[in-house]
Amino acid sequence: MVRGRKKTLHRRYINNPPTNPLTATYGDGMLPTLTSGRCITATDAPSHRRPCRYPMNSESPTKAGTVSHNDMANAIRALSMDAVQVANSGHPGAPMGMADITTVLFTRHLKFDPTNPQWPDRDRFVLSNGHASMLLYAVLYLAGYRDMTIDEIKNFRQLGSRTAGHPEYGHASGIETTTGPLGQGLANAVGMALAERMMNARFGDSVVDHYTYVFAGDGCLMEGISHEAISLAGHLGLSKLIVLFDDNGISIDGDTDLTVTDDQIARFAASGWDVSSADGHDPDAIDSAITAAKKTGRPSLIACRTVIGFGAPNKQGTSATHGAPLGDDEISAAREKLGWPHPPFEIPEAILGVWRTAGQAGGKAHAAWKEKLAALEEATRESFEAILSGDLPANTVVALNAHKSQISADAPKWATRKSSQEVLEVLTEQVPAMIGGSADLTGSNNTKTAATVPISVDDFGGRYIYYGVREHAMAAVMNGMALHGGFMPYGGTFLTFTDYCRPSIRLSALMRLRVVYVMTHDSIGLGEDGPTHQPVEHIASLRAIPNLNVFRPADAVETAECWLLALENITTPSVLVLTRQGVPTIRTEHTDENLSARGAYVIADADGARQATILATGSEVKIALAARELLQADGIATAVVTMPCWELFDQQPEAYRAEVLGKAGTRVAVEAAACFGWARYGVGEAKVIGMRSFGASAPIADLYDHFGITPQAVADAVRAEL
Ligand SMILES: Cc1ncc(C[n+]2csc(CCOP(=O)(O)OP(=O)(O)O)c2C)c(N)n1
Repeated sequence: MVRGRKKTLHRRYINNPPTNPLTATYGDGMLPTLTSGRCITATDAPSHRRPCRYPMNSESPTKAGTVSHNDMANAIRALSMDAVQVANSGHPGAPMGMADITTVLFTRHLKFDPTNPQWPDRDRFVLSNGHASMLLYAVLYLAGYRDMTIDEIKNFRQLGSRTAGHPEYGHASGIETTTGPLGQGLANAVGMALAERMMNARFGDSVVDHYTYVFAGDGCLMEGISHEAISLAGHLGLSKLIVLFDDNGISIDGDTDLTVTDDQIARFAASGWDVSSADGHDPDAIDSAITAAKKTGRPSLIACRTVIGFGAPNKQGTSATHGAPLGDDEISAAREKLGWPHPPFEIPEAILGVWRTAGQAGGKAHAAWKEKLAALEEATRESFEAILSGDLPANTVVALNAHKSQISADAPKWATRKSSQEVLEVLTEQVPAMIGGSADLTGSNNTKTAATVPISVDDFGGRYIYYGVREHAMAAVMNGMALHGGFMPYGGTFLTFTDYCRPSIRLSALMRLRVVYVMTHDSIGLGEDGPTHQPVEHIASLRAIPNLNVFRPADAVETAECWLLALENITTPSVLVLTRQGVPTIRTEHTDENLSARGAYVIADADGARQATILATGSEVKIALAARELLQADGIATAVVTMPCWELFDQQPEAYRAEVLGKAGTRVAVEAAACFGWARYGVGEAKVIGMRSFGASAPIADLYDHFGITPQAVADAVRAEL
């Protein structure tokens, strides 16, 4: 029944939209100077025909009173269809369909200052349906972001341009997050809205009070990650999160009736959201819906009924506009229908002037915010600035070294997950920006510390997030928190479930974010839970992601060192791969030097001229050391190299790498994981003592014997080569 109703709605809507800006006439009865920064519309005309009134400064090139909402929205449409046409690739449909919503949001609601794009209290705007990238580029250009020139728009999708196919974080200011994998932006936005509440709880309304707006399409809402993100946002009551759903009933394969019958409004409502719907081409309806959404005290969904490709007379409302250039003929027809006679990439001065004036409106709010910041008590202001700097407090390394020294003296036999908790106790005490969490495995991941009190819907002052069984959202939310600024998120689950958050881990790496993944139960060493829980291929597959540091420490000292490295690497996310089972402390001689920083080092040198080198990571370093004993007893001079982080080792000078790996003799490797990848260190498949199948359910000792990951097997592999 719902299915039928939805279909009828869209068909009817496409043929006869409730308000049709395409037939509107503009330019009559305009109102001149304004006093407020928001568009004011006359009340006696259909909303789409009404002129916008903006504060015009005296230099404004705008001829006051000649620019309408439609002119402004059509500027987005024209730039989008023309840029896609020139690039001969891209997605014109969503930008044309969402142009009205964008215009209302950016001119009436969004708090932003193009001249200070990093202003911490700006509203965040996330284009989760990132294929609509031209919409973002167009509005950034129109609003006056300096990075986004008309030449960038003309170079859409070309090598080296800021205007990549999908919005890439760091390419241009105003792009708050990389989007493209559908649903990720929505989940990032949950992290941003959460970070806002957490910063607000610490520093108050006067300096932290902003909204996070998200555009999301059918695709984002079909993705599984959307469920986790929506559910978490509803549970936490993230009141400053507003999602504008591009409810156009179209995706790539055609009408969404082909694939989905969800009642999205009921779905969000069921997760505790405030919900409403609006005609996505009626500026006043959109405006009213956003105004109402701001007041609800809950996250809000506004389902905006739109027509994809709005303005393309023969193709609008169809998937033909989704991801292909409209073609010259259709673009000409669209120009006529939209009443946009201007050549490609030319925005009439008057229209651009009104857009730029809208862009300047945030300057005042920004200036007022600076005054509020200055008025904060000095200590509060300093801690606000310190937390936003992203720097580690000065005492962090000193405290960590004291911890290392103590471990070396005590030589505990801790699982490295336990070692991680112990070092986290030290770090979270020192670093207030650290925010912990786990996907319902807190007691297993050992991620919670005394300093990290849980947050709740009633109190965002804490530092620990119970993410629930939502690994994917946890990772994307951590990305959002890191992007927001102010926090250093870390979160845990079992290593085998990195697969459940891999797309977001990949984006942490792509966006160069400091996010730390605490992945415990790292091998068959977890024992009886069996092969579903025993990671095999995961370490290799994580090592394959560029700009991701995969740390597998051998003992409590290396674990402490790896944690510090994870926090110090501000442009590289880290995965900490940690054992469930106890391992001995190997580093019993203290040094302040962070030996793990070079990625690998000789932990036991050969007794005599080196004949063999055993490479190992994590819990298998102790197996390598035991194998060395066997070999040395036979007079085979053997060195053991611990390799807590391949990626850092690969960055070392050639001479260091050669020295560590050993220039002479044979080389074998031992790691209770897939053998894939060791060839880069000159260790052929046959010389890797590792896993060649899935694991099995049994006690740990039986498993190591069963799969042949033993000192004897390592020693035999060395002997076979000599
Ligand atoms: C995770 C993911 N899967 C698939 C795609 C490929 N893709 C891009 S857009 C799209 C359809 C999205 O439909 P909708 O959100 O309705 O966008 P619209 O057609 O309204 O522009 C798909 C499948 C993607 N970008 N990300």
